[in-house]
Order: sequence, then structure tokens, then C-alpha cells
Amino acid sequence: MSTKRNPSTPLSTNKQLLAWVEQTVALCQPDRVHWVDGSQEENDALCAELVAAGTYIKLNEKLWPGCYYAKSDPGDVARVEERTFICSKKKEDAGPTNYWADPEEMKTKLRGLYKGCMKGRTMYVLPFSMGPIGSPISQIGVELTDSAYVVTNMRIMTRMSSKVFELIDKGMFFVQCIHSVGAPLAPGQKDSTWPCNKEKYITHYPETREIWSFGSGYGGNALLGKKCFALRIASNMARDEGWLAEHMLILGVEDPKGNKTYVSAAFPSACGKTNFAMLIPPSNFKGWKVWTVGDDIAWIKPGKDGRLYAINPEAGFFGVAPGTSLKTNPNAIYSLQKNTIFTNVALTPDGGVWWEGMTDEAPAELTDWQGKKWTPAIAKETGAKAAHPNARFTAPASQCPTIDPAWENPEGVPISAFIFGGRRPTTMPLVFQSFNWSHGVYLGATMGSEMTAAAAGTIGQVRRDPMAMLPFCGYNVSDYFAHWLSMQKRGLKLPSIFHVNWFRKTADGKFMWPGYGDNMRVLKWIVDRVSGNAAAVETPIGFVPNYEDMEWAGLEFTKADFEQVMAFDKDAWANEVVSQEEFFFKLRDRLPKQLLNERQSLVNRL
Ligand code: TSX
Ligand code: MN
Repeated sequence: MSTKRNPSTPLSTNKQLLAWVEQTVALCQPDRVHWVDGSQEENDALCAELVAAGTYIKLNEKLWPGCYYAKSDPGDVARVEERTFICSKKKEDAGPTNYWADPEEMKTKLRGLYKGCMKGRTMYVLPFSMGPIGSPISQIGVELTDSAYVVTNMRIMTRMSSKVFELIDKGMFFVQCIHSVGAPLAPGQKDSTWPCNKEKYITHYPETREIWSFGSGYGGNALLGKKCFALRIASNMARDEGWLAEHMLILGVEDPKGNKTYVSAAFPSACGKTNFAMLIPPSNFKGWKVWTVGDDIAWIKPGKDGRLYAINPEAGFFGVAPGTSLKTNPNAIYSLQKNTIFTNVALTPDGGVWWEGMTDEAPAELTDWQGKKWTPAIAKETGAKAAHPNARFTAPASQCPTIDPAWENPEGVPISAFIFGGRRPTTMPLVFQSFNWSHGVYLGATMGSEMTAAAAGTIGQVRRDPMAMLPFCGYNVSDYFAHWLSMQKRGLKLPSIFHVNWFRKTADGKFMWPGYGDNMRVLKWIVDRVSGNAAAVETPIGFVPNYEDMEWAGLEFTKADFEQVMAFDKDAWANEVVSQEEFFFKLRDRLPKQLLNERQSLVNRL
């Protein structure tokens, strides 16, 4: 006989946790408290409740086993950067690239908004670990949330388990996260299927390692383990403790002899980071394989041998659905076949999902992400998208066919190279290697994407996104550069640093590089460089491969093509260094001298 646990009975005896839960209950006034244990039965019951409430639709069990569908409020579809605050005591500690608010003022404002905000709802006490439970690189947190949608997504994205309460009971530090959709219910009031509030606040308190979020149920605004904890709060922990919390994928390259080389890469959004993390080498690369450790975030610590070791703090992929197909990323498609939550994609009449780019031809009829009838003819006339461009899948990483056998190794995987890149139609060659660590940090600090938006005067302008951390660095970005530079003073065996560009275009607007699986050719040169098995030429911007140093089997890419994609354009670089200078000027208050020196050396070499 099994007796059902009473979910309101605390699963922890830790005084600090119990007091914090009690205070939050007094403030937010939920009808019930549910201590989350992370079990399958609990998840099944929450999904059933969400289906009954109309938030979830259960997808066709034969076609999409264990999958659910949600559509959000049309005003709650993405992260909200202008509502995201770093609340450090001093404004300068948030730096010129973050929105800042005084911690006490912000908390006072939020306490006002939180007052009674969970009325009519359940407050979940959600324990989670970022990284394998018990790993020396992992961190734990507890999220108090009034959203069951958040609980079921966090169960995929983190290690959500009552084992975390055991660690807290042993005295382990945990990050306190509060989240409310900000939509209290009056007695008898019918709930919306996606409750949220027009007023949104995503707030971080780096000095006390807290996160308070209000008003949104979507993605990084609500799944607080991801961007809020694993990047904004963790970047502060990393600076204080001598490690790195980065917006990077992690992948392992296996050569035909079975040697494995791990690399970590940062790209701004819309560069295909998830696709790169799950790359399938061209068929001519016999015996070569790419293994996936993570697609979004890397926590990287020096090991006893002085090398840097990385873990993926997440347990799932929260990937952009539109554009994901068997052609662009088969491994992502295989990952999301079961046990996946889809948000803001389109529904097919047989209880399946579809999004733009999933197949060459759209189904004859769909229900779009706003619940309206959608057909290819309607789309042609109105331009309506079946799926929201930021529609997402939440899929377990364990379901990825190329998931690395070591992806949950508590010690992490040794990183041999860092790769930075962006969308650069001009100027940046396919690949080059930095001269040394500080030159590599300079490449990361100045990386960015050229704007393609048609807004007047923006085409050709580079939006700088240092290390792809612009919206995610939880402190002054100049101090962040200093932290990266400081790694070289500690006798560590640091990775080599590379810059790549899959997006260079000809004058008539055609991509010069085939991209996707063929990026393996670049990856092979990088891996060979790291092991001392590939040549390179020194140029003013860094080391570049000769045509002969790369593997071309199976691709028609002539020496002339190569010279085009690698071309050094003197005038473009003259503009580039001026534009880099403009960006550095914005950061001048605390910018490390070493980066100014790197810039000057580049100018001299040019
Ligand atoms: O993800 C991309 N990658 C990395 C893959 C491992 N994308 C998609 C970016 C949007 C998310 C790319 N798009 C890549 C790329 O390497 N390259 C391009 C540009 C491109 C697009 C189409 C073609 C070639 C290059 N070719 C044809 O369409 C035939
Ligand atoms: Mn990301």
C-alpha cells in the first residue's frame, strides 16, 4: 500500500529555508504551499492539472509521447531586457551595459507588488541543482513560484530533486529565487490559461545572491535557474571564486583514433549555437564524431592539473523551434520527439506540432500560436506566422543522440579551445587564432554581429556583444574582462582562443561558406592546432590556416573560394578598429589597460 505524501509538509528542516518560505507565504498569501519532490508521479499530476486548466494541451501520445503544448499570452513571449535589473549597492558595479536599481528601493517596490500576488494559487517550493547533484562545480537553489508551468519546465532544465533539500539540510548554501506571474485570483475568479502581469521585473541581487522575478511566466524570466542564476548570479560567484560562468556551448570532437578534444564556444543570438553544439560531420570525415555536452551555458573551473574543466549546469535544451529541422539539426529533432514541452509553436489537426522551417512544405491547416486558424494561403495574404519566432521546445538533454558520455561527469570535461564568433557579412575571415590569451580575450571582448534589420542607418553596423554576455553579465562588463585577463596570471594551462565567422557574404549577398556540418572542417583545424598537428600563417590579425591545412574531401571549395572567405580587407579592418574603439569608449571607466594595449598593437600591425 502506498500512502500519498501531503505536499504541504516541508521536505526540509533547514531553519533559514523554512523561515524564508514562511515570510514569502506571509507576503504573497498563496492558498497552498507545495514542496516539490521532483518525482514522476508529481509531474504527471501537475501536467494533468495544467491540462484541466487549459494551460497545457496533451499532444497525440502515439506521435509525441509524453509531450505537452502551451501558448503564452501574446505580451509575454521573450526575455525583457529593459525590465531586467542588476541591483548592486553601487551603480558602477552593474556597469554601463546593465540596467541598475538600488537593492533596497527595488525590494521595497517588489514587496508592494508581491503583496497578496499569489492569492488563489499554489506556491511551489522548488529545489534544483545547476549541474550534477554533488559535483564540486555545481550550485543549488530553491525557487518559490506560483506557476506549475515553471515547475514542469524546471524539471527538464535542471536537476529538480528532493536530494537538493538534503544538501540544504547539511548546510550547503543555496540561491534564493522568488517568482510570481503577478496574477492573484479573487474567490471564484476564472484563471487565464497564461496568467501574467503587464508590469514585469526581473531583478538580481549579486551581493546577496538573490533573484526576484515578477510578472512573466516565459523562459528566462521565469525559469530562474537559467539566465538569472547560471549566468547573472553565477558570473558574480565566478569572479569572486576564480572561475568562469559563460554563455557557451560545450562540445567534444572525437578523432578516428578515439582521442577527444573539448571546446567551448560563445556566439550572439541567431548564430545557430544549438546547431553547432549538435553538429554532424560530413560523411567524408570517417571516424570523426562531435559529442554534445551543452548548448547554452558553461561553468568552467581550474582543475588540480591547471587545465580548465567545464560542466553544463543545465539538464535540458530550451531551444528556439523555428528553423529547427532534420536538415539544420537532426539531433535536436531527435531530442524533442518525446517528453518535451512546446511553447508558442503551431498545432496540427492530429495533435502534433509544427513551426516555420520544420518541413519544406507547411501542413494544409494549423492552429497558430495565438489559437487562430492558419493556412499557407492565410499566411501568404496576412504574413501571419504559425509559430512565434521565439517559440521554444523544452527537451531533456539525455535524449540527444550525440549527448557526450561524460556530460554528467561531476569533474567536468577539459577544455582545449575557446571559440568566439558572430554574424559578420564583411571583414571577419572564416577562422583565425589569437596570438595569446590576452589577444584572445580582446577578440571575445570585441565580438559582435552586424545588424541586418532594415531600420535606417543600422545596416553594416556591428552590435557588440562581448563573449555573448551583454545581457547576461551580472556585474560591470569591464571588470568581467579584467577577470578573464586575470586567469593568465595564475599558472594555468589555458585553452587556445579562436574567432570564427560562418556568415561572410559576397558583394552580391551570397554566403561564402556552406556552414552547418561543413563547420567540422574548421573544427578539425582548431583541434589539430591545439594538438600541434596543423600549420598556420601569422597575419596582422592572428594565425590563419593555409588552404592545405584544412580537410576538403567531399566539398567543392577551391583555393580561390578559400582565399575569398579568408580575405584580409584593409579598409574594412580600418573601420573595424574605429568601431571597436567606439565600443571601448562606452566602457572607459573601468576598461583594463591591457585591452587598450591590445587594440593599439592591432592598429600597429595593420
Ligand atoms: O546554424 C547555423 N550554422 C551553424 C551550424 C552548425 N546557421 C543557421 C543560423 C540561424 C540560426 C547557418 N546559416 C550557418 C551555420 O553554419 N550558416 C548559415 C548561412 C547559410 C545558409 C544557407 C546556406 C549556406 C549558408 N546554403 C543553402 O541554403 C544551400
Ligand atoms: Mn542563450
